[in-house]
Amino acid sequence: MGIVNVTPDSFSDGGRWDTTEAAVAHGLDLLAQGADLLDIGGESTRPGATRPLVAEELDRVVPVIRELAGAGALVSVDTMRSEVAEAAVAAGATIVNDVSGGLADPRILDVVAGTDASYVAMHWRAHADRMRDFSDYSPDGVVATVRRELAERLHAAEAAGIERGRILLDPGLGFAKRPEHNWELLGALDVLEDLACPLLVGASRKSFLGSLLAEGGRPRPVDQREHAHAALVALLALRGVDCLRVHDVRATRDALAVVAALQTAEERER
Ligand code: PMM
Repeated sequence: MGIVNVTPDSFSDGGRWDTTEAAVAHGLDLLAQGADLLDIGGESTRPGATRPLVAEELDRVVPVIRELAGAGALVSVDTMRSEVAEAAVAAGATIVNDVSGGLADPRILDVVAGTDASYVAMHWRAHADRMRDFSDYSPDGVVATVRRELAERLHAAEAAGIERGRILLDPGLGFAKRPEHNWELLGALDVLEDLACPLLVGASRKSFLGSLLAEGGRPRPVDQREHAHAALVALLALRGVDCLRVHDVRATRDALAVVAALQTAEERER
């Protein structure tokens, strides 16, 4: 899943694709690099970000979705808002990627239920301006707590009429999570397996990678995290993660080619 942020303020690419033309060109470029689908978003969720108006978000994403879907791309809309999900599906999106898992705007679940779209429910606790205050996972720890809270979102989506076969789950790396929380979750993704949904993971360029690679106390800059991310992608693919939300599509494709070659060789040996 290649990322197209049509925003002035996203943490890694804010302002680079914030016109329809630039966003569409970027989407086409990601497809040429090997993306299977494109995730179009009009709201930055970087820690501390303020929310755009609904009308602004609609103006950002709908023309981009219409063009890219019209060009034959499989398109997902990254939104927490029911109005935007509705307009995006009408414009050709077939996946609604809701980072709030239905918590920010519960009506989004009814909207998705009334379409054929797939639904990504991500683990989330609060909007970006407040999420730093919600990173306490005691007493059960981050893994058990995220599993429980995601299961609640899955059940809410099903109760609204979205069948389980249309739902993907995402642990929500970086959302109300400190670096060690992200690593704990990545190390225990199998605890989400019994929820019987495909898994989506979005680690691309995130700050926990910057912290891992810090030198002299300074995080590695956002545009120099792609090698670590490619290594992570390979390991996640080996663990059976189904969908990877990424900025660096070519590096991800290369990592997946290595995994596929290794798996083919291993199968021949058996
Ligand atoms: N991360 C961001 C935005 N949308 N959606 C899903 N499903 N999972 C994520 O981890 C996720 C997301 C923020 O990252 P960005 O600013 O690099 O797009």
